[in-house]
Amino acid sequence: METRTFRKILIANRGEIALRVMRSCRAMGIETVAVYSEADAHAPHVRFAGEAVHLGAAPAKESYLRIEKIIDAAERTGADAIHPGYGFLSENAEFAESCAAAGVVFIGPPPTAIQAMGLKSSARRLAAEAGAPVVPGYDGEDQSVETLRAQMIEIGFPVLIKASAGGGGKGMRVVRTKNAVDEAVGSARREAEKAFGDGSLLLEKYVEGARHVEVQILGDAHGNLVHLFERDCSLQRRHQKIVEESPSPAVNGELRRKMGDAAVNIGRAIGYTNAGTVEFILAPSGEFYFIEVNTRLQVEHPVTEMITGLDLVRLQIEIAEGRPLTCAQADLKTEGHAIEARLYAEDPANDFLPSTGKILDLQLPMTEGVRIDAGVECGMEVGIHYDPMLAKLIAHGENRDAAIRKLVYALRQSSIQGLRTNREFLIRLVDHQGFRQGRAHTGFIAERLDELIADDDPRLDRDSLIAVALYLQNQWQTSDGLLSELPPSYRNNPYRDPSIRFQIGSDEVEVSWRQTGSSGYEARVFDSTVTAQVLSCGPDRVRIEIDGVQRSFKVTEVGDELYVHSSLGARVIKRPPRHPVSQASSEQGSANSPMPGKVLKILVEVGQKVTAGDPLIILEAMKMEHTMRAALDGIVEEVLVSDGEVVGPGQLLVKITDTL
Ligand code: MV4
Repeated sequence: METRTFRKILIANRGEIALRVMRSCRAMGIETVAVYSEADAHAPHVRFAGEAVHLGAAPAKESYLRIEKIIDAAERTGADAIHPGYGFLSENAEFAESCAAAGVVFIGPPPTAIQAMGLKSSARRLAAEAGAPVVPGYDGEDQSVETLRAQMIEIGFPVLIKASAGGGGKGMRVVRTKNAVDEAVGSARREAEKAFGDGSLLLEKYVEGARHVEVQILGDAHGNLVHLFERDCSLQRRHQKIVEESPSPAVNGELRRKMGDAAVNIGRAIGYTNAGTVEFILAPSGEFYFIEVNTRLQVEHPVTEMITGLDLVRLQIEIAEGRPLTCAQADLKTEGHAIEARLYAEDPANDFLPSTGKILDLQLPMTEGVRIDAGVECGMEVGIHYDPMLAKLIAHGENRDAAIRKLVYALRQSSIQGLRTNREFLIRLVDHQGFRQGRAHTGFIAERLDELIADDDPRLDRDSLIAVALYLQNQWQTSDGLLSELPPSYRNNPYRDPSIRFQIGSDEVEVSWRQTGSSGYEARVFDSTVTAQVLSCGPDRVRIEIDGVQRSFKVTEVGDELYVHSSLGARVIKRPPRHPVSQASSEQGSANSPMPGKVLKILVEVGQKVTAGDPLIILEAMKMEHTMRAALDGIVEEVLVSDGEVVGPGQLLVKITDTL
């Protein structure tokens, strides 16, 4: 194998991973080429690269998934190699082949390895042949519902349906009873067909209470293959990883050796080169089973980098250049503990629906031992076209407790205003006693969802409301009493204290106050009276002393929403709507679209009786299926949309009249 020295690499991706790859390129003295879609014309990855080539319209199918346009961009810029990042074309064997055909090096494994691992059925067989344990299951050709049902009974419930062609949880469904088979098979198949163009399904015994533990492998073109230990990714929600760490608190030295050996044996059996990940599930009994191989650099790779001190992208590039690995397994050591949390643009209080909007303020802390891989910047519009991950925060500490404490601190210091994020949810999750004790498993979040979404510090709501009220009052005072600036809810007459109504979470609250001095106030909220002192008030910040403690509250207004961030936490407070909500969209029990999306399937007809929780409509948004369900028992009075229709946020989809 001849060795080459790349001068220029095209990064066929966007967001944080494009920036991440470019950082290693820069450090190695390699020129970079970005590609971008219409929506990303001003994205940071475009500006960070030496050159940039426009691909097409915003939808990935018309831009980041266009093989011929990307190859053409590489040829036009004279790139020696293409790094695919993760997602998009990273696990597309045809893309890897097209690169080779065009004389551009694909930075990743050989197309044959991608192909072999791309189908879960063949991956399972190869892993078993390589001596790795696999879960009892069915991966046959016959895909009829009858056969699948019979196989499930044979395997024994609970069974996990997986899309043969897929990964990352798309098309995955847990089936617990015979009655649930039809709906699960139907929706899994639709999702798989939609996402992969292949609806074939695989069945596996569902291992409950398991942990998701994966092993990072690295192979060169000279037959050297090592593993870089494990990552524990047990904290997931709807198959979306949220928190990852290494070492796994559930893996001891002996198990680490066994899993590492199994991963390396699988890698050898398929002639694996470059970076890859072998996923296992670790049962509560301590048994582990192979589930799949990811033939790409993973989102959570920084966790491995922080404990090994290695630069995985640099190693990927060197391997693609044909250089041999310089580290043998015995040389590889880890130091301390690393944990990553993924910050998403989503609203945990609203079923984690993706949130869109403009980032009006972004503060991510610079703390020793904390790495931040972000793909967004202040002023950027976060839309519906791509993954809603905003940034990864990765903390490294001398042990697990130290890493957790640092991560919580970094999260608390982070502030994102202009759209909803899962920041508070992440703080509660990482700070949760069960997680701290290392007891996380794949069902952990679902089991504790209420605790993780609830607000625990009553001062957060109370003080945020007071801060916002006094902030607004100061804004109005300094805006020269322009009456048009006042919201309809604001009252100021001689017989009453000024007050404003707000919505916080699902509650409506009134805050009223009385000025007691030049900067002193007595504020009333939640039936309690609080003495507050406004120390300073700027255009986006108010500093207030309440109960003898001074705090700054950062306030950002977005329409009727106010984003408030302080050391107590972050809250979104709404001013009451200026226009009354239309009758139709506020009807009890009727289903409204929570976000922009597309109607995939209508499951009910006019006149049909429904029970609370029944599925009404399947919506596709952010590339995922979302099932809209009936909020109460009733009768479908009207279906206001049709198959394939594009719907806006708040749009009424199905009207239900209750049958009381
Ligand atoms: C499993 C499993 C239990 N049993 N397979 C999810 C992601 C994908 N890469 C593999 N996954 C799993 N496969 C069997 N046979 C558990 C998971 C799993 C999971 C399942 C349901 C809900 C959350 C989960 C989180 C991590 C892993």
